[in-house]
Amino acid sequence: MSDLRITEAFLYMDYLCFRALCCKGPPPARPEYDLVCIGLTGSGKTSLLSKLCSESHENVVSTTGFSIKAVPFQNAILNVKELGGADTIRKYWSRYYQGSQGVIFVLDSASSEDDLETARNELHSALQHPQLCTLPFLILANHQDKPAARSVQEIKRYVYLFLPLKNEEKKNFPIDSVMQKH
Ligand SMILES: Nc1nc2c(ncn2[C@@H]2O[C@H](COP(=O)(O)OP(=O)(O)OP(=O)(O)O)[C@@H](O)[C@H]2O)c(=O)[nH]1
Ligand SMILES: [Mg+2]
Repeated sequence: MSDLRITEAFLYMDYLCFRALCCKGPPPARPEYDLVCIGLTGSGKTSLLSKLCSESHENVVSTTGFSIKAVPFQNAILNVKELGGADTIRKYWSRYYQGSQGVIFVLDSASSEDDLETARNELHSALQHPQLCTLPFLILANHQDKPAARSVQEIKRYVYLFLPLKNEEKKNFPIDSVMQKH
């Protein structure tokens, strides 16, 4: 084959590659869902969302107001709105519930009895709020790596106590830990 024919053949291959790349079209759109993430200050909401977004979760600072992250999963994108958990912000939580399609509640499993009680009261209020009461809830018992952490079973018993739900409904509220126990 002459040099000219070889050059032409390569040019044609380049053209085919270009077409293959350019005409492939965009990947299918993933459905998006809007979630709200709540829990007392320090429970680990920002750390969890940073981890899910593969961002550094070192040196996180307390959320003043709210912050939104798009968390990508293979089949869906979750737009998670984290509401800061400080005492001064919690009273405004309900103003940000509208439009939510699911709820993540983060608990510090190693917190004091008083803080756990406060967290449970906030959780029960959220579960009964008209804009959240019909939505799927995920309750995460975080800080499991700490020696003082209560087990997921203990947290489950405590959280479900006084919860005005029938037994079969409780199955819809899975509790798990973000960080593994070492
Ligand atoms: N040991 C341990 N520390 C954690 C864990 N999750 C979060 N932390 C730490 O707890 C502190 C508070 O975490 P944040 O993610 O800021 O908590 P937050 O719930 O977003 O707090 P606010 O934004 O104030 O409502 C940070 O120093 C984190 O590194 C965990 O599972 N184990
Ligand atoms: Mg935060």
